[in-house]
Amino acid sequence: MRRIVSIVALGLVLASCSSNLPQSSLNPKSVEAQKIDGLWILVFSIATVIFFAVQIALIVSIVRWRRRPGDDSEPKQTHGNTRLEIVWTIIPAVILAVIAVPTLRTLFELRAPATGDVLRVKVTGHQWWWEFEYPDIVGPDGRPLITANELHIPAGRTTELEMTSADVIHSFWVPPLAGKRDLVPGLTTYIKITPLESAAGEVIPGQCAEYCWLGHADMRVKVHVDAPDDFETWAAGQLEPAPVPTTGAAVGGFETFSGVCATCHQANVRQPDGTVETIGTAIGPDLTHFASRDTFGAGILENTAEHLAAWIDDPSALKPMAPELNDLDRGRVLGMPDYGLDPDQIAELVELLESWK
Ligand code: HEC
Ligand SMILES: [Cu+2]
Repeated sequence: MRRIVSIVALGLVLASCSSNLPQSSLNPKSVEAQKIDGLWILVFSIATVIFFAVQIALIVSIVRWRRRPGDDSEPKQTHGNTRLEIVWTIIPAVILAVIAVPTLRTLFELRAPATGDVLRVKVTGHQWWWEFEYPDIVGPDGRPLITANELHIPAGRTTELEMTSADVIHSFWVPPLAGKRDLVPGLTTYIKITPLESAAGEVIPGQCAEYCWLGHADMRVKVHVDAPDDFETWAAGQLEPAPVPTTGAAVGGFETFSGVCATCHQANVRQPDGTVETIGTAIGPDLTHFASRDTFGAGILENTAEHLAAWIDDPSALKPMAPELNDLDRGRVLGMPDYGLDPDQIAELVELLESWK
């Protein structure tokens, strides 16, 4: 009895955690997640009724027909009961048929291509970070909006993610916003998200849900659901080139950036003479507006000067990666290497990147 009480108590304690679970699918914040949640509630309700019906029947049978002291007679032996068997075949078949209708309807609705005023975002999964490109949001130089790890989408409007992978299979999963869908190399998969207007202003966490080796557990994603005006403001800011510094420590930082970091990172910059150019290679996250992100390293580190300095000093100490296996000629990148920069160079780089808002 004491054991039963403690198990029930443990169950209640665990259940009480559910009030603040940012990655719970039971707290839907998009039209699509609401559909999934509605389906879950329907199936769970039916299952609950069945569970209690079966348990009550079981307990009643055990108590009522238990062997009593002094009663050694053999119970009546029953073999087959056609009517009962037909009933207990038909009832589950009917229940499954009832569940199948809304299930299939929801599946087809979620799979249907988005229509109307849709925002398209191309998502590329990398070991171990996310690349986001907005092909329809283009700057005057024709360059689309590109960012990493923090996705911004407008509330009340459908965003369709067109997803693929640069290396192995990843899976995009932000439970309050959408179901889970794989990112497969060589294939494009789609997922729709129409955030509720009430979700505007929220930052919703998710993560890669397909084991992709060392950094998998640290491949997080943050979705900023912006009010439409805030989204426009954010997008306009992201299309602005980052200024090439002309004074202060950042000047040296830009030199190191161009010489070392640009091997893997891109930035769209405006030179002092006003010319705009994109420097670097888009192997790692785009750093044009690095300082506009709350976090980095795919959601694992708060974006502060201290964290950034520590990251540039020894990236693998903060996130499991395998840069020793990088093979840039073959396009293989498994992490950011430690370039052994001295503290001054690091401070200059921090100055530069934290000024790129
Ligand atoms: C060999 C390629 C390579 C080079 C060179 C490189 N990085 Fe990186 N960097 C990466 C990769 C890959 C990531 C993504 C790591 C992850 O989160 O899994 C990254 C991530 C970052 C991030 C975090 C970005 C974000 O938003 O999450 C910063 C900041 C950064 N690098 C700065 C630098 C600086 C500064 C230099 C120059 C000293 C540099 N990197 C050189 C490959 C490189
Ligand atoms: Cu992954």
